[in-house]
Amino acid sequence: MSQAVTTYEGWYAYHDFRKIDWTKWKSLSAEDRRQRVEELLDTVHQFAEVEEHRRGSFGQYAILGHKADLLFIHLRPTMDELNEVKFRFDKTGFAEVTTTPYSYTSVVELSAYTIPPGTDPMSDPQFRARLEPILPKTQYTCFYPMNKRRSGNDNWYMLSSEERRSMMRSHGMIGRSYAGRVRQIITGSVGLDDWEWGVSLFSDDPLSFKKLVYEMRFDEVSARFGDFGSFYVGSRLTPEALRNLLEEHIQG
Ligand code: 76R
Repeated sequence: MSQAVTTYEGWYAYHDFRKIDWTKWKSLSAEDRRQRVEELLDTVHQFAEVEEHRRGSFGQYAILGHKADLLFIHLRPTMDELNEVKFRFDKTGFAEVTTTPYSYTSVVELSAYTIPPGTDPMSDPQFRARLEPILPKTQYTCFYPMNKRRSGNDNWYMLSSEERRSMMRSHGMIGRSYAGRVRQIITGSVGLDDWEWGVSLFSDDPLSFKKLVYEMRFDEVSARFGDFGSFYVGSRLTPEALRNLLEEHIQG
């Protein structure tokens, strides 16, 4: 039997994807819409406030394509808070005109692959801070879930820890060559959701997502062992941009 790698967990993560029922939204009176937007902005303002007290993080994004229109990412110290956030949002008037085509529950995870054996990373304040990250305020985000393959000779979980460590070192080196251009937050979801990890990437240039993910496809750990779910990409929304997105160009 191979030895499981040690993992370190931080804040819990909830990726809440929403689709807007525009027919329903446009059938509301202008005054009704205005009230629901105010309530929405008030709610997301309160979600964002946790950052000031380092009790979590929050981001809102417009998502391209048919899979979703909006993404709200919440990071919180406990799963119970994520449940509160979910129900709080669902009770708003705006949520009534949305559906949830996808969501993802996971927890910020760092693994010991690149940590020299015998050292305790938790004594390093920088390491600990990475377990409780403030979502980068970049203009673009990309999210997708992934697994490590378990099939025939390509079974990640049957490899020795040395083999896994060596492949993860190569992975980390590719990743680090994107330092300053792409930030990643890896969230683990074994036992929490349908895939093993959520990959959340942040950048000011969407092409960097394409370049990074493509380069990794040629790296053994992704080429042989990576299985991927659907990709979601979008732009960060300020509260003002969220308001405009909902209110602009609607007649009546
Ligand atoms: O050096 C370090 O301290 C961290 C090294 C590192 C680890 C351990 C690292 C670096 N990653 C690690 C773990 Mn990663 N990562 C992904 C994807 O699309 C694909 O092919 C894969 C999706 C991307 C794009 C990416 C980017 N990484 C992991 C794990 C957990 C694996 C496990 O435990 O078995 C997954 C699933 C995963 C997937 N990785 C980096 C990056 C980038 C940009 C870096 C360097 C920047 C950084 O350190 O944050």
